[in-house]
Amino acid sequence: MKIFIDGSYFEKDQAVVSVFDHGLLYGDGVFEGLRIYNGRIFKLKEHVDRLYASAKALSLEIPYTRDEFSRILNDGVEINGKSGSGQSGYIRAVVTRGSGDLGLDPDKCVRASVIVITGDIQLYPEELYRSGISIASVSVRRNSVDSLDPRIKSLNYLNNILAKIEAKQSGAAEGLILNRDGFIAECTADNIFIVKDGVLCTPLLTCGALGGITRGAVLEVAEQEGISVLETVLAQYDLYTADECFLTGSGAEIIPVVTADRRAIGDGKVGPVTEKLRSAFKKYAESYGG
Ligand code: PXG
Repeated sequence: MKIFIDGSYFEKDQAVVSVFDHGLLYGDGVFEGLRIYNGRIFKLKEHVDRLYASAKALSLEIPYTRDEFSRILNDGVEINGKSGSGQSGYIRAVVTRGSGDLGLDPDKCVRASVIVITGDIQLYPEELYRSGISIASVSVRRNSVDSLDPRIKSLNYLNNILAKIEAKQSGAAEGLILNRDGFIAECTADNIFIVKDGVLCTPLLTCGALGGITRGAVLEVAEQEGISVLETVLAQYDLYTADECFLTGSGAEIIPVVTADRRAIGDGKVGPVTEKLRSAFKKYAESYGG
């Protein structure tokens, strides 16, 4: 595995960053997780745009143009032997504030650091994609726009990590995160969808959901498949009374959910709309041309 750090490639055990990097000291930085399907980066432009928007929101200057950054990501795919047809993989792109001193002043950091890891990811065992997972509501609330805007994909994921810990402690695979108003935002690294009476529903971004790239692709695919979609405000009630539920993310892709807070969703089995979208999404991703 060849890892890109600030213009050079390193083997895994040689790929190290400074202990003075503010990404480590303060979580000061941004990141993206991208998928490679059939040798190509899925929704590259959308990921790069989101990365630059997150960085802009933190006044973090990425030392490459968007085109240069896209080239670095594509080069990583090539160099790591993942550009052939039929190849799949996962990329983690990280931009940190860079090395500074022990104070938090970002102006002491001379240059942002860029790290690109091109490898693989399997968030859940294959059988769970067929049988579905359980989720549990957690007490941790989604960051609010007046503290740390949830649209920023920053290196500080502690609220999501606390949610994941809480969910696992209660025996569930994923945590359902509500916003300050008690409405559903999303899960710890995934967007949430429900199906009710044939309509595919997902929380509005204003409810605190990240504008997930997979979320966007699923909405596109659903429309192509003639499924009605609705971005709306959802409460736990809507989840408990839904016919189907699934989560989306670059890491998890589309993972069915069969129980929420120990209640069966619908008949407690993976539903037909979820199955249809999973197979349509797979085709869409494999044939995606950029
Ligand atoms: N919500 C949050 C809070 C996220 O961090 C998503 C939703 C899904 O977005 P995409 O664009 O991936 O469809 C994310 C994604 C992973 C992983 O390995 C993903 C994220 C963060 C950490 C790990 O899937 N972000």
